[in-house]
Amino acid sequence: MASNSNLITKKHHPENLESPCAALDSYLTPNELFYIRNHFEAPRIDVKFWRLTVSGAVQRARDFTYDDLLAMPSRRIVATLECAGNARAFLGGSTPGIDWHLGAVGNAEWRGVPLSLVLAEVGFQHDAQEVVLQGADAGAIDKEPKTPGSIPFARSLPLAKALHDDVLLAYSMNGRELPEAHGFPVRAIVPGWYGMASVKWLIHLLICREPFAGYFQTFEYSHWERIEGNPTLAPLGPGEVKTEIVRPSSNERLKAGDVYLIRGSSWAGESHVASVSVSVDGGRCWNSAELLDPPQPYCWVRWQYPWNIPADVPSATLMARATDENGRVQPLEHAPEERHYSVHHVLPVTVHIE
Ligand SMILES: Nc1nc2c(c(=O)[nH]1)N[C@H]1C(S)=C(S)[C@@H](COP(=O)(O)O)O[C@H]1N2
Ligand SMILES: [Mo]
Repeated sequence: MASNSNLITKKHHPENLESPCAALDSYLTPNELFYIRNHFEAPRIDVKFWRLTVSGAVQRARDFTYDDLLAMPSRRIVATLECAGNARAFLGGSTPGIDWHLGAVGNAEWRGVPLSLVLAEVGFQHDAQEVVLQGADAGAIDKEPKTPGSIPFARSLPLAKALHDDVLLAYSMNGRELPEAHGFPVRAIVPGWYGMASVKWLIHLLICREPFAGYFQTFEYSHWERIEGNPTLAPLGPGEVKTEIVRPSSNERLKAGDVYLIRGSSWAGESHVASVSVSVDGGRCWNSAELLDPPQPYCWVRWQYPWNIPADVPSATLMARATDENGRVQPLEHAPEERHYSVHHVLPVTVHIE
């Protein structure tokens, strides 16, 4: 797979590339600028021989060819995909995982067959609980906790989410054939969930009778929830409310007296952004930003705030935070329950004024 010079390399093997921050300033992220997150080397797939096998607790197990899926009714969804590890670099210290900055996120228009239609074709048995989505890529994890040899990339969805019309088996991205790096021929798009649920290079849907506890939803991509105060590990799912300031960047030098347009993007998992506030004084006062896109579920909105750069201070700390339609607000600190995932607290940007 050819390397992509538009993206910032975080790891060579397997290829993990992040978008430049400026890419967040375009509503739809062009395919060439969309981040790439791979756990194993990308598989080589010949679509002539590719099949999607659907089996397990079903009435009629069967394989689907690429043409079978193309012939089924399709839906178009615009959705922001964010890696649960995005912005991990801001946690400091020695956190495990790839040290993503601001660019493990993008927004695209996806087209594909609703997963619910494929599931309707095979029919569930009465005790079905989850759908495991399995990719064609596989490998052994040789750091503790080690895997028992090679494992595929796989994640499960509870039936309630799997049956939602907006969950797609996608074969197109921004009006073009799904690129190899993004899961050709077919990937899942689970809108509103962190990226790990949107399994690429799908080859198998396994309908299970009990919750799946695979590597990528236990050792990785899990967080702490509490049952009666007792911390219990649970798979990551829906995304949190999040904001990134796109301009200015940290340590930029700005001119006193200028009017500067602070810009950024905010998103809110399965819900939509209701408002964005900006502070130019380290969080003492908050002002409303102007939203530049109509808020929609699953999608980011871009926003701006015109700032009269003061002449009497050598530096300023800018902050931005969003509220969603359900009143969820971004926290000021990262919660330990989230481990090294879901980094969605307010990220201050300090600039110099001269
Ligand atoms: N088969 C497979 N699917 C996968 C992954 C993977 O490594 N293998 N990575 C997941 C993660 S963690 C993320 S964030 C998204 C990234 O999608 P992208 O590479 O198209 O941006 O894909 C998900 N689907
Ligand atoms: Mo991810």
